[in-house]
Amino acid sequence: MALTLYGGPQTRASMPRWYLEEKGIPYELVEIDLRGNQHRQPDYLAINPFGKLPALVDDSLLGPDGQPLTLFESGAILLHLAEHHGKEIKGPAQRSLINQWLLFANATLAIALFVPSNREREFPRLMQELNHQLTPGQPLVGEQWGAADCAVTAYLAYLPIFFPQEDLSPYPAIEALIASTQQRPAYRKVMGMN
Ligand SMILES: N[C@@H](CCC(=O)N[C@@H](CS)C(=O)NCC(=O)O)C(=O)O
Repeated sequence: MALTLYGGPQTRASMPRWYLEEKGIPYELVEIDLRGNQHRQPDYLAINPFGKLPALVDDSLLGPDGQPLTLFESGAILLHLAEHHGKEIKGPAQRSLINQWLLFANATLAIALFVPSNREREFPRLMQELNHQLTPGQPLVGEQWGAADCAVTAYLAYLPIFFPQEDLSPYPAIEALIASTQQRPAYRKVMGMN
């Protein structure tokens, strides 16, 4: 069984890579040079025709073409890893909840943070509710840190990096989560903090 993750530093590939590191799942990382336009070259477009990072090739499963399964979209990759490699999904309700948080992270939280017009409108409301939903030290779904935590926390942990002026003191659970995440060895490795 081999997993190959196509990624690069400071891209959304950090999310599935962090998951793989946390769970101790073996993988090979292939770095794609965005500045050198490597993601637009035929070799990479054969893996992700949209030319975006991340992508994952999992040779333990076959795709419809009979070749090793190839996936794009960080959320789909995380769900796949949780389901087939992370041993974290115990039943259909848990799977649906993990999917809910992955979609929330990528389709709602990311936009509220990084699209300026949405940020003004959405950010405080989402942060307030997230602060309420998060219990320090407890996973979002199930009994152990997992894909839902990975996706939601990866965005929250970008806050001090991209918006250092943002006062997070009204959101103590989020502040605590960011601080504890910055101490996790797997996160530090993936973010190049060691
Ligand atoms: N929704 C996608 C977004 C992928 C994406 O936009 N990746 C960026 C890097 S973070 C990328 O590949 N940008 C290069 C490009 O769009 O040309 C995901 O979550 O995987």
